[in-house]
Order: sequence, then C-alpha cells, then structure tokens
Amino acid sequence: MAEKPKLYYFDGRGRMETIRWLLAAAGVEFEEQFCETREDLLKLREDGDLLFQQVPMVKIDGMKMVQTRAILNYIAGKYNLYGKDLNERALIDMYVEATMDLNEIIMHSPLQPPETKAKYLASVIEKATTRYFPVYEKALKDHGQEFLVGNRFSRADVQLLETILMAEECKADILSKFPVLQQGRISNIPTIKKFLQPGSQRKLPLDPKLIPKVLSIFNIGNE
Ligand code: P9H
Repeated sequence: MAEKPKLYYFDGRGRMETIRWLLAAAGVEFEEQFCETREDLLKLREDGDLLFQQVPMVKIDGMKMVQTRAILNYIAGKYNLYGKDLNERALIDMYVEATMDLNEIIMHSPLQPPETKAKYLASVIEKATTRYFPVYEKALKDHGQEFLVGNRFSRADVQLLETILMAEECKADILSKFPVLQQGRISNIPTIKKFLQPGSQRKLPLDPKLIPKVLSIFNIGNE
C-alpha cells in the first residue's frame, strides 16, 4: 500500500488549497502537518526538507516536492487529470493558469487594508466576470460537454470549481450572468462531493483573527 502523501503548510488555504482539491478530486487520501509557529517552519528548513526554504511541501512517492505548480503538475499527471495528449494539456494549462491568476488576487483580499478592501473586492469581481468566467462559460456552451477539455474530467474542471467557490465567497451571485457555470455539474462528482462535505480536509476562508499568526510564521512585515 503506497504511503499517503503528506502535506506541510499552515492550517489554512493559501498556496496549498489547490493541491488539497486535486488530491481529493483524484480520490487520494492525504495527511497534513501544520506549521503553527515560525519555529515549525525553521525546523523544516533545518531538516533540509524545503528545497527553496518555502512551503508548500508535499512528501509523495519518496520526494519532498516544493513549488505549488510543480506539485500540481505531478499530481495531475500521476492521476490522469491532465488530458490525453500535448494539445489537451496545452488547453488545460491555459485554463488552469488563468484560474490561478484569479485565485492569487482573491487569496490576497483578506490581507488588504480596511480603507482599500471594498475597492480591491470590486476589482476582483470585475476581473472575474469580464475576463475569466466568460471564457469558461463560452467553452462549455460551445462544445456542450460536461467537462472543459477532451470530454473528460481534468484538473481544469477541479481548479475552475475551486475558483468559482472562492469568487462566490466574495459575491454570492457572481455567477448570475453565467448559466452554464451555475449548473455546477462538477460538484456532483463523488470525490468532489465528498470534499465539499463539512469535516473534509477542505479549509475555510482565513479567519481575520488568524492573519497575524500566519504573517508571523512567514516573518511577513518584520523583515
Ligand atoms: N513559488 C500565504 C497565503 C496566501 C498567499 C501566499 C511562502 C512560493 C510556490 C517564507 N511560500 C506569504 O507570503 C505566505 C511561498 C511559495 C512558490 C513561504 C519565505 C505565503 C502565502 C508561504 N514564505 O508556489 O510554492 O511563497 O514559505 O521565507 O519565503 S505561502
């Protein structure tokens, strides 16, 4: 029985959440070790576990993988979520890189100073509804298939759903102009349905009270 992958990060979303989604979508059970303090991060460094002194780190198949995208590519390749050929992979990569761009701006919204938070959120919603969601809506409408690429479940479907749910936390009716995306068929896939259940390893949005703790783990603001 292959060893379960083990994920090293803080007890929150950040850059590890998409990795949790992909493993869950592939039906892969995983363990987690949380950095609760800066000492925990420094210990991983001292033990030589972090190639670039940073987390996320995932112990999988005898490797200590770092770099979020490298980890996602490995998991997608290993669990057949990356298309049947280079052309499908190219399209999947274009789709997922865009979801990660949108994720990046959404995941930084809790860190915005109060005076600019509303403006920041408005720009997130504007980008989501004018640059990103129209592309996925059109793709699904044009080919009429359940999955974005190659009529087969791939990381593009998983990462789009993750991003849609994050965007809906910013504005509940953000999909109002996107009827096909609203269908949310991917949520009914058994592995995804299980991950969306309360009590799963899916993380909640960062509790603002915990921001100082996260910033202290990564020594942000004390440089
Ligand atoms: N290219 C937390 C929440 C949201 C967004 C980012 C960070 C980058 C990858 C310690 N790791 C705040 O910056 C914490 C990376 C990995 C790499 C880290 C240091 C970050 C965060 C923690 N910082 O894609 O994996 O930025 O280890 O000394 O750099 S995550």
